[in-house]
Amino acid sequence: MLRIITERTEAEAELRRIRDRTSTDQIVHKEATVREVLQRVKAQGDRAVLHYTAEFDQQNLTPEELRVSGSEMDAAYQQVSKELLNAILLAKEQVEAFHRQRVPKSWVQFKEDEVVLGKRYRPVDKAGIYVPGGRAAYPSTVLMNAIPAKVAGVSRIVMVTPPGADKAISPAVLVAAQEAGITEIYRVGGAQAIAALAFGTETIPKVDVITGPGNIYVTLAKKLVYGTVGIDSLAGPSEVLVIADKSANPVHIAADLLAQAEHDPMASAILLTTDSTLAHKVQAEVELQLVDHPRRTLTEKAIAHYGLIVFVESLAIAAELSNEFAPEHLELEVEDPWSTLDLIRHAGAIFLGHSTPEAVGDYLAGPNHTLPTSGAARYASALGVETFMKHSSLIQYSATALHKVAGAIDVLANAEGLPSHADSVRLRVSRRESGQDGN
Ligand code: HSO
Ligand code: ZN
Repeated sequence: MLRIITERTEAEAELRRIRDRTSTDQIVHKEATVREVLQRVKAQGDRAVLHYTAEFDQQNLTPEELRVSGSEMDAAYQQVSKELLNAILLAKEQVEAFHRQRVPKSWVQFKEDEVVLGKRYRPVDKAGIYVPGGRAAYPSTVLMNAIPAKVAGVSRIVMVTPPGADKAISPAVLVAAQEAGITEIYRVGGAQAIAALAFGTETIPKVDVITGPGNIYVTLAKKLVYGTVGIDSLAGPSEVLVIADKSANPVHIAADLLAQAEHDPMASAILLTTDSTLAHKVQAEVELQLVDHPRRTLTEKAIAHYGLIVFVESLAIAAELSNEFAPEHLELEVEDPWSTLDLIRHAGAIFLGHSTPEAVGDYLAGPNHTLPTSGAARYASALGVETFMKHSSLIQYSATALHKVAGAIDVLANAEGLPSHADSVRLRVSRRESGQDGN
């Protein structure tokens, strides 16, 4: 049952506990296993990948079976319904349209004093996308990771995903991948997949950036290989925080909270409301909707451990608590969502008004559903095209422009005790002064 808290200090403490739910001691323990996996894959390549796939996924693959074959990819289309294919196509179209508008633009600035400055964006050469298997094999996640990489112009995008029973990969995942333009898919998951992408093996290429959600082993592995490769973020279990006033519909809010809880036993669903009647109605409605929920056991776990209703005196207090939590998803189920928005400083994605459940954004509105969790929205943002790009600074000085700043550079270089820095400028300037300037 969702607890209702009315006391502010207690609410603050509970919200902190929920926000920080992934930084526990068990995790430190798992790090040792992950380090071992990383080292072994780095040293032994495919052999270690196959060893861990047998050990952790109970699938015995040959090296040839690591890559998903063309015929398996084709066959996937026969295994998904026409409706699912059409829904994937609609989602693809809208996600792609949104991300196309978000391509960072290179720029150059010609300044009066013969100085040119700028930034030039280019994609990484190779990207690796991790797609979880089992309970969380989501075609939507394939689209949300692959499309920004495509739009960024990454020339080689590879996907890794753990093999299920009989070595199979979810047909919906295979179809979504192909619709997003990915044809290079490897049957490997867990920390061993991240290791393979970070270091490369005989079969799996080393990439420049790894993105995508995963379980705790995947997340720890991403953290440990950061530096060898780039990563998107360390996405933890999903969260929703709903701010609601009396205009909200309790049946809808209950469904929204459960929509988050059903993802993972560690998912979190929080309601902050100014209406105590609504608080009690949502509490009862959640119980009702759970009665014949197909994922009842895991959903109930999430609700019991990381679910919460807080009664607050005002929307301003709700916003304060929400900013402290910095939720991955924030729903503003209030009469005037745009004025409440003014009070919000940190959230991965914000859903405004009564007709915008988070599921719209999870699937097809267009913005990315890979978002910062566990309070990371304080400093991080959604995965995007820029995750797969980097920029180079551009600087050009004319001889005249260099002359103007030579003195200041000389002083700075001497202050730092770096004589060749000073020389590199002085020699150009004095050549010019003595009439030997070749430019
Ligand atoms: N709410 C999840 C994304 C998702 N929902 C995928 C359904 N499928 C994390 O943002
Ligand atoms: Zn979701």
